[in-house]
Amino acid sequence: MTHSLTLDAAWDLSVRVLETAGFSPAHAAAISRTIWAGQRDECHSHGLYRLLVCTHTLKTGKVSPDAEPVVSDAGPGLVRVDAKGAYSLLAYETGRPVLIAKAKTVGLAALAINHCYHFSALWPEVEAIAEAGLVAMAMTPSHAWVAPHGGTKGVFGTNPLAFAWPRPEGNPFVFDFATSAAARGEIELHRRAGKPIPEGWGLDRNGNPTTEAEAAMQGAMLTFGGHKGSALSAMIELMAGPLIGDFLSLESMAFDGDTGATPYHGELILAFDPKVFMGPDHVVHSARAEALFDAILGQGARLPSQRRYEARARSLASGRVTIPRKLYDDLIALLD
Ligand code: NDP
Ligand code: PYC
Repeated sequence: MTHSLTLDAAWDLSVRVLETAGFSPAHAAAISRTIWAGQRDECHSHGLYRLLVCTHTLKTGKVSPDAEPVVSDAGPGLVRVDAKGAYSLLAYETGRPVLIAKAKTVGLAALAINHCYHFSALWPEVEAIAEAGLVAMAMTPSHAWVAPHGGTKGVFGTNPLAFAWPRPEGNPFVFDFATSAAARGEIELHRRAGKPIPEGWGLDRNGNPTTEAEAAMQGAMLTFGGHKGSALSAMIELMAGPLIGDFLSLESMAFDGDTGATPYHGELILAFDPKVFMGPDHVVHSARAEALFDAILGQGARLPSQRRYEARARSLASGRVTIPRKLYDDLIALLD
């Protein structure tokens, strides 16, 4: 059973759930911008469902509902934002204009977000930077749920990697994926729906392959692409962990102490100005990039984010989104 709601009602529900839980208006709005966009683009594992996770995390006493991010200029190409124990999104929104300005001056700049709780999809972040004409990458650890290739115990987070490339016409080229075979949110949605998970997503507590969502959540998740996903995941641990002076997924998990709260760590976002990198011939080089997209599309393959952009167009045209009825009921119950 499903429940359909207007985009305005989805926004209103998100803000009301977060403010009722105790988040400040600034945090409720920053969190809702990403959750609402996720639902609009039919990214169900990081849409309205995440309100359950945010409100649970607040109840555990872990996340700050109202800390104001503190920005510091760490060099010509580096801006740091200390989230002060709040969710990452207000820190990201606060740091983004500084990141963009630095990248446009230096050519390449980094935004390091520290001490944040992090639940969100990364594509809204890189897409917004690409809309300012820049190439962007973002990455973050999470909790140590994912076994390294050849192992059976969680070491890595589900460690998403997102990339965006601005295009002269239309939406940027964007991809955003967990380096685990599936995001944990996907496994949670399978568990809530009582559905088995595909083979290759997880191992049970004894290290045996499983198609039971709950068993994989208790055991270990698997990386995508075997040793290749494992190596990428390790890179993300290092770049968005020790490099920026923040937690590994193992440390985030230990810090959690079995409360089931959102992971707590840092995030690294990189921005490149193609005009600086490509120099005076940037129009020619941008056209060569377009030839790559044409070659992909020309043989009937699709670009990453095409499904998402199509979902966005559908949602905006109908003015509505649809979520499971049980999720809607669970969210309404949070307004009591
Ligand atoms: P998916 O596997 O659903 O999608 C990964 C990417 O591949 C998307 O850009 C998708 O585009 C693209 N894609 C999918 N199928 C095709 C295809 N056939 N051809 C070309 N491109 C394709 O993502 P995940 O489940 O791995 O991750 C979901 C979300 O979870 C991400 O947004 C991620 O940021 C988030 N996440 C957040 C974490 C955190 O700690 N904050 C941790 C882990 C994940 P499209 O959307 O158009 O299908
Ligand atoms: O879906 O893997 C996930 C995830 C972890 C933290 C936020 N989302």
